[in-house]
Amino acid sequence: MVEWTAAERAAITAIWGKIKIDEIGPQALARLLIVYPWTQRYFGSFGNLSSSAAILGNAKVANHGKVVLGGLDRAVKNLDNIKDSFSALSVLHSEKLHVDPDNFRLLGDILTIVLAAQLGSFFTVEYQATWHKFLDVVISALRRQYH
Ligand code: HEG
Repeated sequence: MVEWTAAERAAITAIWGKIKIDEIGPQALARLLIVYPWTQRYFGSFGNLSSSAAILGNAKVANHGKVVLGGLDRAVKNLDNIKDSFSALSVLHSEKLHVDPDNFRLLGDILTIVLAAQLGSFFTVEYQATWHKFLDVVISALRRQYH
């Protein structure tokens, strides 16, 4: 079981409080699809992904970015039980969507870059360290049903 210090809990609450899901989610997913184009293979039903402009203007991409961040919101609200709260999502990504789990790390890194750009000096190195731990826990919960 993951242990969180009071400072780590406070950092996650502070960072999450600054995140606008409706902005960061769409930006992060669009960047994932542009920077790592092979990730587009999972979104064949999302319509036009033929260029950066198409991806950035794609309403389905934007909406799904919000859905993904909604998943992270659940993790923030269940810090002491991320593993169980993500078990159905893990099954979905492995058994139904067949998402290569390496892509979780890529999305996490992209999200960190988008956050750093938005938050500037607020995103201190201490905050980044805690944010990284948070993403690690989320990613390992998502990978759990792949075994
Ligand atoms: Mg996933 C669906 C969360 C990474 C591809 N993803 C979903 C859903 C959530 C979610 C909450 C909706 C589940 C439902 O409808 O019940 N995804 C989520 C998180 C993360 C992640 C929290 C990582 C932090 N997803 C991820 C990655 C890919 C991917 C890296 C592919 C590169 N997700 C994916 C697809 C769907 C979901 C293809 C179904 C989309 C649809 O058809 O609407």
